[in-house]
Amino acid sequence: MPMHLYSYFRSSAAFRVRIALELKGIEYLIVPVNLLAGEQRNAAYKARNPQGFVPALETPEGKLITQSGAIIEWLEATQPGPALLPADEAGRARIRAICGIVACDIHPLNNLRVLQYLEQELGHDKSTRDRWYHHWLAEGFAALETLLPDTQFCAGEAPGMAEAFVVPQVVNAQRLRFDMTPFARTLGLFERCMEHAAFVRAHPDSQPDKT
Ligand SMILES: N[C@@H](CCC(=O)N[C@@H](CS)C(=O)NCC(=O)O)C(=O)O
Repeated sequence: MPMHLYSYFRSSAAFRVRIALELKGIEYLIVPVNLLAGEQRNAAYKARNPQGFVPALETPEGKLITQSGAIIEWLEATQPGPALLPADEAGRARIRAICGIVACDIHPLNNLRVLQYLEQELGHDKSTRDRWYHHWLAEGFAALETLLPDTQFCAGEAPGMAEAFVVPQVVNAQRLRFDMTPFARTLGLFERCMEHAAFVRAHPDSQPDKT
């Protein structure tokens, strides 16, 4: 039985895991969870992931793993295929710092439930919501620019875990009409990644649940 990934086409956290699976060449099945329809809050899904988030990965042995970073670290530790992290500890820490900027400093401020809370609970309009979104993106991408190296990819010649975090955040930013041109290193890295089949296959536009 292949791995099952509980995913939503537009979820950038699920996109991270799709990239890691694709880079490692692992066979997997997408189980769509429609976030806009609230399926992440259904009892059946919450029995799998009580937090009510995608992604969640179900392994062939029936283990469930949640949180994109934990899933990708698990894939790296247990599955064959190209390494997603460098071999040396200092290099691994550098890559995890890049991932941390996306996963801890940008994404939690801008994910669906936060934007819905701003609009639906606090009564802000769409333009205020977009100002909020763009403000935290600008801060986060500015920090990212200082960490991206001059090499082709963050850990050298091939994309890996850092790119699995950065690319979905850029796709998300572009969808919300954020101007990426001041962030040339990030944009260059994004464009190089999108030349890889793994990133194209993992992209929201290639997903079976895309609407
Ligand atoms: N830290 C989590 C974040 C997961 C997350 O925020 N997922 C979003 C989609 S990108 C979600 O499921 N949101 C559901 C909701 O807001 O109701 C991870 O890295 O997996």
